[in-house]
Amino acid sequence: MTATIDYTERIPNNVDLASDRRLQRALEAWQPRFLQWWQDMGPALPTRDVYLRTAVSVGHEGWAHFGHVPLPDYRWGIFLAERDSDRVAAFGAHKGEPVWQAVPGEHRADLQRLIVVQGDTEPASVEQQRHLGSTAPSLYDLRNLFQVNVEEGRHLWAMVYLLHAHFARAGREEAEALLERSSGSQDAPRILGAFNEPTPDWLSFFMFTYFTDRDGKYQLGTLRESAFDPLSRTCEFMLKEEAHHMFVGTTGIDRVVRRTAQLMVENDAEDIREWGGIPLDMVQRYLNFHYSVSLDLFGSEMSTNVANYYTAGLKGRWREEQRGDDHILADAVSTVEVVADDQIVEVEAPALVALNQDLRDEYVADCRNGLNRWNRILEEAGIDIRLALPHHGFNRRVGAFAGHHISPSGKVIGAEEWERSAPGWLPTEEDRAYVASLMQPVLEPGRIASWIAPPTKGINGQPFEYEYVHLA
Ligand code: BYC
Ligand code: FE
Ligand code: FE
Repeated sequence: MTATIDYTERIPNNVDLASDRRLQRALEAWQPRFLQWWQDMGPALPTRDVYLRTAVSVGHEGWAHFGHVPLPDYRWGIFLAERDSDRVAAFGAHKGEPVWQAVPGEHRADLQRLIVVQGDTEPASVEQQRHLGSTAPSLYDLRNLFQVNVEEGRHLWAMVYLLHAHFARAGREEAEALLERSSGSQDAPRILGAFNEPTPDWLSFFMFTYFTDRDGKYQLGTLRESAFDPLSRTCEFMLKEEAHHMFVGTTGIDRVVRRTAQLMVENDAEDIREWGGIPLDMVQRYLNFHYSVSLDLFGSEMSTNVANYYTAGLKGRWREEQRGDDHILADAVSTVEVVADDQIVEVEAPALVALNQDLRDEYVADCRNGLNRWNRILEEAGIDIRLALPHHGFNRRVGAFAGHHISPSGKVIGAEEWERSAPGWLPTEEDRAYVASLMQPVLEPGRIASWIAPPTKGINGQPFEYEYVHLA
């Protein structure tokens, strides 16, 4: 294994695929199926080529190369971070033991399940974003969309490699199934809720890359801790790519807020629809939706699954090694929230079963950074309205709050009050129709749609006016 990636191979890789003919043949048989899926379910807008970043090395410096590439020719490959031969398990019952290069029999089913769930989200997001190209607000944004799409495609490759290399026939079958389920399908939907929601417009896309890709960051962060070393190294490298997806979401919402603020000030109005901007209350409702749907991705606050994953060494905590405890947690207690008698109350629970909440709390703290940024933009524009994260119990379908109605401020409310108030809290049909009406493509170099500010800088030192995408 070297840091450098071999691009002379049919499947670029740094795992010395050529030395395992059986595995190589199996993956080469999967490759045309992937390309067919990309054709059928990937970006629908015809393009000649796109200014893309391709990984050239997994090392710390200079890992990316930029150039115009026809999308179907993107070199999807298998890249694992470098192996640390001294690595030991950092947590759980196997703490201190050398990490595993092969799957232990007793953890086979659980590991396969985790890899399949992770793998399922990657193509799902590409499917959700399939039609966005035809309404891009600029060529710069179009390029970022496609960059995210090809990298999510590569993340699918990452999980398929693990399935093929370590789970024999069952793994190969799961790899097939990853191309058979599809986002929003009635018969064979994607596994997790958020990945069956449509992403019909660019405001949703930026919210998705801010809130939902960020769940990816945190889940990958826990799998990077795994004692199954190939999974750990795979996730380590995926996290590098993930940083760009966060950037797209963060700066995308920055630019929406900046444009909205500008139109509010120029016209001295809150409702800026007649000037083609997105009013702040609408931005807040989209935010409420995407945040709450993304919180569901953390599973239940009390989960025996997560306790088992942790003790078995399969899935750790965010930044496990920086935690100042015994990393076993057999006797540790924690508190989780439950809804009892129309009140949210804290109850004690074994720390192990509360680990989903532990991760969710890390995620929520990270989400606040975005809110602070966007509120600073409003403040600097002299506007007093502020965006806020709703309470984590708001609009939940999974966990302790599912089946209850919780207001954005965290009050347990009745069904009637919920019905009455929901149009102020979640995107309405009218909101969605208005946002859809703004989604007119602006695909001439250097131009930008009315509802969003231009970026402060281009990609890889190129100017905003650069021809990031050549349309077909
Ligand atoms: N929707 O004990 P529970 C990303 C199921 S995003 C539907 O509460 P657990 C990306 C659960 O599977 C990161 N079902 O939770 C982002 C279980 O079913 P079984 C994706 C759900 O198991 C953007 C049952 O309910 N990676 O990479 O502790 C673009 C009870 O579960 C949902 C991962 O998620 C839901 N929301 O935790 C592209 C990492 N939530 O087993 C990519 C791998 C729960 O009883 N997955 N269920 O049939 C996991 O670690 C865990 O499976 C979960 C759930 C965190 C998802
Ligand atoms: Fe991903
Ligand atoms: Fe992502």
